Amino acid sequence: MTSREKLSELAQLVITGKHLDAQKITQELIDDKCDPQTILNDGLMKGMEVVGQRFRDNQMYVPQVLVAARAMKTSMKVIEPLMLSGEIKSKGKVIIGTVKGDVHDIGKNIVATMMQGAGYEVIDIGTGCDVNKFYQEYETHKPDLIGMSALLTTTMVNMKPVIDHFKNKNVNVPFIVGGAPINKKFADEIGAAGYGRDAYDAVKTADQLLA
Ligand code: B1M
Repeated sequence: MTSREKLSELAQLVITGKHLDAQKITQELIDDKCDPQTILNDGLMKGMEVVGQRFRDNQMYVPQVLVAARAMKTSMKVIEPLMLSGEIKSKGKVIIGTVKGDVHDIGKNIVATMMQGAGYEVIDIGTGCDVNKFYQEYETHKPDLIGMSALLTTTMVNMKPVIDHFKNKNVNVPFIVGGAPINKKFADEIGAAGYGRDAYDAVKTADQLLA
């Protein structure tokens, strides 16, 4: 099988949730010297895109989505060390979390990994983070930047109260926001310093904000 064929096979394995096979083929791709970013974009995320469409069209249900997510996560574990490799001096400290009411963490984890790979010290505070959680973690770690992720139109509204809380406390730390329902206009409206369309964009935005 060529690397291209293996990448489409990997996408299929994510869709069908075969995590052990997905892990195996991911390792094979790495052994074939396939770039981890290509494995992520053209294999894992391609599969997840289809899962999302089928989920929306009621052709897939929560348990199937969860096994697909597990396949993605298991394969991510294989490529993560490569994305993080290289001795890079820390460019700054970043806290990242998914907002209150939202359990989606796959995209947030990818952003966290890419930021680590790009040289940031990343503190992942998990999912369902409310105003107090973000503020407590800020006080503990004093980061240079805070990242918030939201995947639901019903939870994206939980971003502004966090930013407002920091403003009310006169804390001037920049926020980057992202996630499927978020766009630049929304980010501007809620007073975020930056918006990341995807993980790569999030890193670029962080670089610009902290330059
Ligand atoms: Co959910 N879900 N889900 N789900 N789920 C979506 C988001 C949905 C679009 C599916 C659909 O209808 N097509 C839909 C939202 C509709 C809407 O609000 N407009 C939806 C729904 C409705 C729900 C439930 C309400 C379903 C239900 O129970 N009836 C429920 C809500 C639970 C809750 O949070 N309270 C729910 C539950 C779940 C699962 C638990 C089953 C599972 C999550 C597992 C997990 O994350 N551990 C799940 C999944 C997997 C999905 C889909 C299929 C995939 C999401 C994903 O991981 N994508 C999703 C459909 C879709 O998006 N295609 C869907 C891959 C990931 C790499 O992309 O997260 O977009 P993404 O991250 C990208 C960018 O957005 C960006 O960079 C990432 C990498 O490029 N990004 C940032 C993300 N965060 C960023 C932060 C940044 C910068 C960039 O700066 C800090």
